[in-house]
Amino acid sequence: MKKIDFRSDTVTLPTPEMLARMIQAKLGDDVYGDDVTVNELQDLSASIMGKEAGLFVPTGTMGNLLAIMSHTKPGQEAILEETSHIYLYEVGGMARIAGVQAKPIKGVNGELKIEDIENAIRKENIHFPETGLICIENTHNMAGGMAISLDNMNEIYTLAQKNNIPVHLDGARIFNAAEYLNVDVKKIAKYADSVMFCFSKGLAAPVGSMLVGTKEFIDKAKKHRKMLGGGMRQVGILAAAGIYALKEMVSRLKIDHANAILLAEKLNEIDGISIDIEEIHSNIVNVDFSNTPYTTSQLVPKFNKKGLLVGPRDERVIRFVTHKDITKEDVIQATNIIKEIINKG
Ligand code: TLP
Repeated sequence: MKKIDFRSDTVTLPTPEMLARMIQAKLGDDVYGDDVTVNELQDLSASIMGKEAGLFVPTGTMGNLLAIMSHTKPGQEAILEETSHIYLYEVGGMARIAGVQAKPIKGVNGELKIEDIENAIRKENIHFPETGLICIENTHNMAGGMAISLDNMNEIYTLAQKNNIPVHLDGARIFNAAEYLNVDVKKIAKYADSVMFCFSKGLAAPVGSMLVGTKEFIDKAKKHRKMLGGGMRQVGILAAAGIYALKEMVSRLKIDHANAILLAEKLNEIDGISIDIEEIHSNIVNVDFSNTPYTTSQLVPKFNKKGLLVGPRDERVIRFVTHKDITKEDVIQATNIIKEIINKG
């Protein structure tokens, strides 16, 4: 039985061409700065994002943590959306390792309202910590992959600059945002001082993320990366996959987006399911099953038995993520399986 894996776009396998590039990569010890393939990927990433420098990191989680450590001082506070990945899913690293307290704010479809940020920025007061950073996320994972608008990012960045507060963008899926917003990725990155993005999500590389920003910021982040044990050696073997991902995999993201819309349209044919297609901006579809006869913990094992792997958010909602290893036919087959289970049990 073929498995159709909607759990995440992190589950993709490298293409044969990507693997071939990895095997052929020129290598060196990256802690000495000798790995030409890593250097090429860092330069390419910085230039694509319109920033001065880049730093290859093993994971998005480490990239975000390095950004927080490099922008702030321990004891400061970072403003972020209350369902952001940094706040919910990064094991509290910002508090434990960076020593930074979170100031979570409720967003609307992942967007932070400007007046809420204004209210959250700390004034000078002997009792208060300083606001050291604002973090945003685009596309926003928990908001079902919705893209944050450029207007919202612009407003936030302008306010942040006025208050001398740096902005970090968790752009794990920034290329999905660029595809939806129909802009060059630089147009998104320009509203943040630093950007983290992932090769290992929609772009299908097996490992790796990138942090970009000013040269001074990246030098700091590099030292922090060493401290966290992220100074890797002949890591060009992985960077080669990143170069391939940037050059060859970005343009196919529109297929994943079309498959996500197809999935939502087909699921809307099922009694009790109602997905607003306008809210499907990228490759994530959050499906609310609460008006069907089943909870998600009843549904997930039934789906699994039929080869359909999914990630439940809670008892009502299951997240479906489309990616390069899911075809249009897989989407149709998956929705047929779901229909049958909901209708017949
Ligand atoms: N997200 C993963 C899980 O951790 C939930 C997923 O399957 O979506 N920022 C965002 C917006 C992310 O979605 C993720 C991963 C990360 C950062 C962290 O990246 P990694 O997994 O490379 O540490």
